[in-house]
Amino acid sequence: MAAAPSSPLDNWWRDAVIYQVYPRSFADGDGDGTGDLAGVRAHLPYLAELGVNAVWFTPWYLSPLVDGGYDVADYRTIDPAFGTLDDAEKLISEAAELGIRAIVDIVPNHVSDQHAWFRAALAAGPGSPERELFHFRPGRGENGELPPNDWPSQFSGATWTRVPDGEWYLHLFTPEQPDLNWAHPAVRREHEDVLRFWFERGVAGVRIDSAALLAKHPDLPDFEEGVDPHPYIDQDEIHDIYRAWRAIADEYGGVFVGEVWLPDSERFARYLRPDELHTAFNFNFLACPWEADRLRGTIDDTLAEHAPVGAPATWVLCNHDVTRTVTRYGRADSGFDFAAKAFGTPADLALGTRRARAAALLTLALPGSVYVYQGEELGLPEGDIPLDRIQDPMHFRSGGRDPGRDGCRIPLPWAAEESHYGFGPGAAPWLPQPADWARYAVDRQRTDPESMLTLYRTALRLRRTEPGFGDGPMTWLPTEEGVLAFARTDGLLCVVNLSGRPAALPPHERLLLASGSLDAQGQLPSDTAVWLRA
Ligand code: TEU
Repeated sequence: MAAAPSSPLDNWWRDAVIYQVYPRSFADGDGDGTGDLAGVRAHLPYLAELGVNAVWFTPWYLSPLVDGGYDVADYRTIDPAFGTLDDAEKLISEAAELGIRAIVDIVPNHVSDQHAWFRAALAAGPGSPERELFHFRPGRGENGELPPNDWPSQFSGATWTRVPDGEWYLHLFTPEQPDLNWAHPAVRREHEDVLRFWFERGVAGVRIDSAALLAKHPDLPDFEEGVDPHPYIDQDEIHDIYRAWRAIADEYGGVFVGEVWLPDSERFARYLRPDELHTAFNFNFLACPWEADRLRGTIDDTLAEHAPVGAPATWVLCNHDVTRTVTRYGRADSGFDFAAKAFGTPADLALGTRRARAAALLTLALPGSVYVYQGEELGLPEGDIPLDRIQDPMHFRSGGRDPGRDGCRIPLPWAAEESHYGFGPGAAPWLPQPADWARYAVDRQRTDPESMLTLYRTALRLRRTEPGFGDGPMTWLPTEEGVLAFARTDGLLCVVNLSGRPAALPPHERLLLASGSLDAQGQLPSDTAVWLRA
């Protein structure tokens, strides 16, 4: 099936609401305890009813699942745990019939150690052309017993592993994820083919994993704290790769969203130049604590950094790597930082939920596109995983300090009264679901006017029908301290109270939606947001 040619004026991605599906944990169609594409297909009506414009699928390719599928053994095969290529094609076209576009996840920085290329490289030995596709080097020290350089990992622990013939290979993540050598033309060619493969199957977009890490300094020099440029983050050569990718995407009308973690806004914006990526995740916003001044500053910085390159901003509150929003916002430190993750951090979930509801209205009113991670619309908190059930390599590589990312990847609760909350018809889910999750189940929330799901559905419906939302200008309104208020076009106002006191609402004609009740004086309570028509 070839992708329908889309007109250059079809800018759906500039203000889309994109729902992130983590297939392993969305819904289990065949009853083996692992979510799959059959499960997603069965729940497409749910996504249509929720009102999202697109779905981003985290990797569904053949994989040993050492890093949840971010260790890809073959990009042209669906992992049998998830289904078949035929299932993926059906899913893409059935979603399209419901007006939902598909975005796949490409992981160009590394492959699985089970990928044919890496197996061939190991077999072929030192000096072989097969090894040139990766970063193989002799070790340092008298007998080559020391790693070739001192690069820090993205996952703590070592970045080099020694193979039996004495050479070492580079892996910024786990040893099962060897880094590709992007200076090699075959690596570029292969990924360009993979992009075509998926665009040919009708996907509308591609999420690019670890997008700032691909290019390495050719000498692989030691890392020196504070010395620019960093030897493997944001090397200038990377932009050439994305220019070539953009030309391919343009042939199909496809779009990119880059996973670019870069605090420097000028460097970040380079990825969004008109001949590179269309969008990138806004991690500064995701990491920002629930504080009015800091949020406002982040919003202003975001809009300012996107403006010169003409790219729309994205607004992200959580994903499959970070602590779930209601838990994070219920903590004393409501920002997000991988390095600060610890077991047993207390969280007030009622407070976090109130704030997450307000944050939903804030993000959905801002100019640009919005990502919703599965379960965010249910208000799921981060789950505690018993130590002996943890699977995430980030936990093990931290020496057990970091609880890892499984707590935000727990299989979804669909039906309060069914076994495994309706996640699947058979075996227990691959990660245990908390005992008190019936309250979050979709079937309980669907008919509850106060539920998080109802709030999301209502907000998404309004966002679709109100042309003032989405792409376009916004203007801050003067407010009391700790209150964020801004106007969009068409008289739409969004007010969020992050102060400790009730706040007066600006003059308005109608209240369109509120994340919680107003008080008896008609004022906006703390941690509550409203959409108004002025
Ligand atoms: O995440 C990238 C990633 O983990 C780093 O960007 C890291 O989070 C950051 O630099 C802070 O250290 C992606 C995927 O989202 C994640 O699930 C994968 O595990 C990872 O890549 C490896 O493919």
